[in-house]
Order: sequence, then structure tokens, then C-alpha cells
Amino acid sequence: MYVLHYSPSTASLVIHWMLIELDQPHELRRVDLAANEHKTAAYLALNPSGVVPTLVIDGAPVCEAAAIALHLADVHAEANLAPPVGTLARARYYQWMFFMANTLQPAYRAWFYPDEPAGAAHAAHAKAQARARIEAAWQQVEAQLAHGGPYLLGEQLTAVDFMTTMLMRWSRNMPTPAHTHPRLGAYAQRMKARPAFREVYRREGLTDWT
Ligand SMILES: N[C@@H](CCC(=O)N[C@@H](CS)C(=O)NCC(=O)O)C(=O)O
Repeated sequence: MYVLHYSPSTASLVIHWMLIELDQPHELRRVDLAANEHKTAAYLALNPSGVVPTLVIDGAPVCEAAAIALHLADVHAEANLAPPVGTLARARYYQWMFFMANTLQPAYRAWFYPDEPAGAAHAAHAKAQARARIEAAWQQVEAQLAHGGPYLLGEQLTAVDFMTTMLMRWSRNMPTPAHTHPRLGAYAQRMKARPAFREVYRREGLTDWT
């Protein structure tokens, strides 16, 4: 049984979306970030970083959105959201998931929490740097889509596409949103047309970037 600790419109969206896509029964526990519920002792016992998401799997908590997404794709292999282990396609799958988690996510973190890199006094500078890193990263993803598509790794829809779409969404109010790149724009439309995307939006009460 899955229990997802989530907050609407955050990094938990990719997991919530995948659970719906995979048709997996799950219980939702909303974490009120504004009330600092993610910093309580009870939540920190599940997720020592004090962030969402946490997916509790048969009583055991697992953290880090990208790791959870990779795991769900492996466990529910019938959905074919992960290339076979040991193949070149699998290497590229790891490559892009790590790119999302190691390059884009930290840059977004600096954009949304600009005090963190070097304190409040340097927030504007941190934000400008984060913006440049995010925009450069999306240019790389746009170039990757030029190699084929319709998905990031080509013909196969994978867990990386769910992660990528969520991260594209995070740029929607930035000066240059990711979807303004032509291939990324078409890709986002393709992913947003999936019934599970509409359903996760409905369940989280989201209305923007439709
Ligand atoms: N690396 C973590 C990052 C998660 C993360 O930064 N979550 C944000 C929401 S998008 C959060 O919980 N923020 C609350 C806080 O840091 O106080 C993951 O991928 O799970």
C-alpha cells in the first residue's frame, strides 16, 4: 500500500501523477507547508530533509522525487515506463533523470528559495544565476527533443517524461518559460493531454498551465 505525503503543486506532483497513471491505489496525506508541518518531528522521522514528497511503501518511507519515480517505473514494469536494465536506452534514462534531479531541481531550488545559496543579502544575485542555469538547461532539453521524440528518450514514454513535465511547469511564471521553446511546447501539450495529468490537476485543485 502506498501513502503519499504531498503538497499541491510541488515536487510531489510527479509521484501523485505517476500513481494515477499506473492506476495504483494510494492514500494521500497533505503536508501543510505554510504551517511548517514538514518540519515537525513526526514528518522529519519520515523525511529528514523536511521536504515533500515522501512515499511510504508498505510502512517504509522513501524520499527524493526522482528516486521514487524510478522505483515506481521498475516495480510496475507492465506500464513500460523504464527501458530494460543494462541497455543503452537505460543509460540515457538515468542520464536524463539525473540531469533533472542534479541540474534542474537545484537551480529551481535556488530560484524559489533564493536566500539559501548565500543568504538574503545575495538573493537577487542567486536568483539571476539560477535563472541562467534553468534557461541553459531547458535549451539542452530542447536540443535533445530535436533528436527525435515524441518523448525525451524517443519513442518510449518513460518516468523521465513525468519528471520533465513537472519541472517545465515550474518555469511557467518565469521570464522565459520552458514551454516557449517550440519542441518543448509541443512536448508539454502531449504530456498534458494524458488523462492522468488532468486527473492529478483535478485532485490537487490546480488550474494554471493547462
Ligand atoms: N530533492 C527533493 C526536493 C524536494 C523539495 O525541494 N520540495 C519542496 C517543494 S517543491 C519542499 O518541500 N519545500 C519546503 C521546504 O523546503 O521548506 C526531492 O526531489 O524530493
